[in-house]
Amino acid sequence: MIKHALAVFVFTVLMVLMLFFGSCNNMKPHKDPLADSVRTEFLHAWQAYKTYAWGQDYLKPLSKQGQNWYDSSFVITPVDAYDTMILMGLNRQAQEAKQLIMAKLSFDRNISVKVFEFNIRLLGGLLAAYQLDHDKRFLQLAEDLGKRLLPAFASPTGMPYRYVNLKTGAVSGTVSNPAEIGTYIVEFGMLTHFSGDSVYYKAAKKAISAVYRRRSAIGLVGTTINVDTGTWMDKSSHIGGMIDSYYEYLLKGFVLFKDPDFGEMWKHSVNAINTYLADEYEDNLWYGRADMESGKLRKPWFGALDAFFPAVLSLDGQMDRARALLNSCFTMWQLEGIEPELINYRTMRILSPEYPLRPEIIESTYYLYYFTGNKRYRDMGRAYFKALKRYCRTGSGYAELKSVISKEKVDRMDSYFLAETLKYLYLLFSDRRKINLSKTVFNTEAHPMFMQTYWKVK
Ligand code: DMJ
Repeated sequence: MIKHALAVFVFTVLMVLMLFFGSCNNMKPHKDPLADSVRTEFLHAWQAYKTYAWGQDYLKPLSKQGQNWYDSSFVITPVDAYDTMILMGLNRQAQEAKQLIMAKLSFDRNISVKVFEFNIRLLGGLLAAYQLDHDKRFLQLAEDLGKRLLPAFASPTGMPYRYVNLKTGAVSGTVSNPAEIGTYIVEFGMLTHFSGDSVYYKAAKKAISAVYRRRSAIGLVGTTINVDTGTWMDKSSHIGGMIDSYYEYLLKGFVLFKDPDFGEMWKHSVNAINTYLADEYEDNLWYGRADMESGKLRKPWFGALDAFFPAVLSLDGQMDRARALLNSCFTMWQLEGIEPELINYRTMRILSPEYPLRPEIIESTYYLYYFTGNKRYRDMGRAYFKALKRYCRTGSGYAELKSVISKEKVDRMDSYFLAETLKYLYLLFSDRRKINLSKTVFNTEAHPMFMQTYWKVK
């Protein structure tokens, strides 16, 4: 009898201890040593940029030289990489990058630039740098760029043209897409917050709302639209490239600014996406390509850019879908040991074989790990990291792949590799408390925006 009571007592104590330590573990997931290895790889890539491409927009790791997007440099890699350095505690490197940015970066140039890219990489990067470092010069650069991007929004519909000349304000690029039209509210909203000028918030909100207003009767949007007339040019609807971050910013506009209009637009949009684009095929969840008017699925295509969606779903609390879709993404990654750009998910045939060092699947894995603490996601992260080192690492930085089948490399390391790919990988292996996702919103280039206050802008 006493023996039995003792056994029950010991068992109960053991269970309580297991539960206690189990939940502590869940609350305080430890840093994995791989975080430091990712940091080392970041340093490897940065050192190569420094040696071969210093002051230019990006590194060409095979020919060991730098390249600019236009005639002269906007130091895109240092601006994109700066906040990753701060998050990784690479303060010396951050100082080097900052000195370069302050010495070289000027927007007073007679160059016609891509509005979307300058917003997500440069404006986003400068605003994050300002919030982390508090040096007013970052904000001055951000405001100067913001002012120079504004003429792009002066179309009859309020949807921005694709290009704007930074000096003259001349615009071009009439046929655009939801992503390039609707990916501004995070950066422009923060700029309004810091500058006190509501013009940015209003322009960004008008642009994204103009796309939303032109959704079809069943709530879907297409791939390309004329910003002068508001006429859809390509009515294929999906969550991939050219549409992706339009949806992301509907949700993030709501999360960051608590503007109910964004909440409404997101809710209606995600319902339409889940109704018409979600495709359960052989027990796996995918999102395909449909006609925006009929909702009929036309192409069972899914790719590396679509892989941002589990992150957005999890941010919205749609965990079952997020988990299921990320599992599918991981299957896509495993087809050739590293992720192809586009597949047919019914035949599992690769349609576009390149891997341009994309971050989206890693971003989603980080979000799922953040919200669930499930070690499965760190295991996925280990697979990504191993493949990146095995197939993309060179003696001078990292190279994109022309084909995930042949593993042939391309002579380019895009700036988002340092802004996003390695940042999300680092965060996945770091202590989960490093970033508090209920107080931080990442822009679509992984530049963190910190919510200090809520405010209303009408
Ligand atoms: C990044 O520049 C951004 O994430 C953008 O939203 C689309 N994808 C590229 C990287 O793949």
